[in-house]
Amino acid sequence: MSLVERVTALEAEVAKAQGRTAEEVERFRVAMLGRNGAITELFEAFKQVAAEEKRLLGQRLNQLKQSAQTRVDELKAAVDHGPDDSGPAIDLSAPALTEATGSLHPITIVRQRIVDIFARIGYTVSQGPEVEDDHHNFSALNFPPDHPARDMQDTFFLTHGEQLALRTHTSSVQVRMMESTRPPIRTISPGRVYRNEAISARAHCMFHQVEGLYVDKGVSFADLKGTLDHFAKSLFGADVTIRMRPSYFPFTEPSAEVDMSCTICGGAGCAICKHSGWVEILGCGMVDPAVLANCGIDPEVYSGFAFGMGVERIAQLIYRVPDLRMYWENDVRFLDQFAAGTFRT
Ligand code: 2NL
Repeated sequence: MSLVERVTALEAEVAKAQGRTAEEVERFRVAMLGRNGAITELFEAFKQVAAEEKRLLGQRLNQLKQSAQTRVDELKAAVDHGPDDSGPAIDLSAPALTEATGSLHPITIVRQRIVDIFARIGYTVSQGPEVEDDHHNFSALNFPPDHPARDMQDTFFLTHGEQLALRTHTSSVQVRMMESTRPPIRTISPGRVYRNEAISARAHCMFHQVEGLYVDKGVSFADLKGTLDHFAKSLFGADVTIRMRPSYFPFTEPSAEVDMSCTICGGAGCAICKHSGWVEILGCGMVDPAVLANCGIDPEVYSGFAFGMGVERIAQLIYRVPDLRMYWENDVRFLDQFAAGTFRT
C-alpha cells in the first residue's frame, strides 16, 4: 500500500471512529497517535518521501493528525459528560413513583370528630371492656331479668362460669364511671358494641357507639338540649337545627329521639330524610333515678343526662354511604376515598 493510500484509509478510519467508554477512546488514541500509532508511523515514513511530493502529502498528514486529535477530544467529551445510556433508559420527565399512603378509616375520622367536640367542652374520654357481665350491661341500667327490653338488645353470650356477653352499648362503661368516681361526671364513651341481628344494608351485628353522660347537682333537660344543639351545629354546620321527639329507653326518663334538619335538602324534602326534612341522629334522656341509685349516686342530690349515637349512622350522613356493610369489606376503592383531602362534601 502506498503512503497516499495509507493516509486515505486512515482518514476514513478516523471519520467513523467510535468510543463508548474512556478505555475505548484511549485505545483509539494510542492506535493512531501513540508512540507506535498508525499516524505516528506515517510521519516516520514521510521522512523518506521525495522532496517534490512532500508539500502536498505533508499537508494531508498534518490534517489527518489534527482530525484524529479532534475526534479523540470529541469522543472523550461524550464519555465524560454525555448521558449514561449503558443501562436501561430512564424517562426523567415521567411522574415520580410515590409510595401508597394509607388513610384513616371513615369510622375513625368521624369518631375523632365527635370526641373532639365534647372534649372541648370539658368531657373526659372513658373506655371499658367489650366482654361485659350482666350487671354492667343490663341490671344496673334497669333491664331486669326477663324484661322485654332485653329482647331488643339480644347479643352474643359467652358461657364461662358467670354469664358474660359482648356489650350491647357503651352505657356499661358509664356505669363503671358512676360506680368509681364522684359527681360531677362529664364523660363520653366511644367503642365497639354488638347486637345479635341479621346483617343487611341497614343493620350489622357490630357497630360503634359514642355515649355521653353528665351527672351533677341541678343538671336539667334544658342542659341536655343545649349540649346536643351545640354538638349538631359543631359537626354538621351552624345552620343546622335539632328537634326532640318523645321516646323510650329503659335507663332514661324522660327519653327522646333527636332529629337534625336534613343537611342534604336543607329541609325541603329528599330521599335521605324520606321527604320529612328531618334525619334521626341520636337518642337521649335524663338518667333514670333508679340507675343513679344502682350506681351509688343519690338521686335526691344529683341528676344527669345521657345520650348515645351510632358512629356508622353519623358517618353515613356525612359521607352518604349507601350500605353499612361497605365499612367492613376492606375494599380499597371505598377506603381510598377517605384519604386526607380526598373527600369533598
Ligand atoms: C342510641 C341511644 C342512649 C343512653 C344511651 C345512658 C347511659 C347511662 C345511663 C342512662 Cl349510664 N343512659 N345512655 C341514654 C339514652 C340513649 O343511646 O340510639 N344509641 C345508639
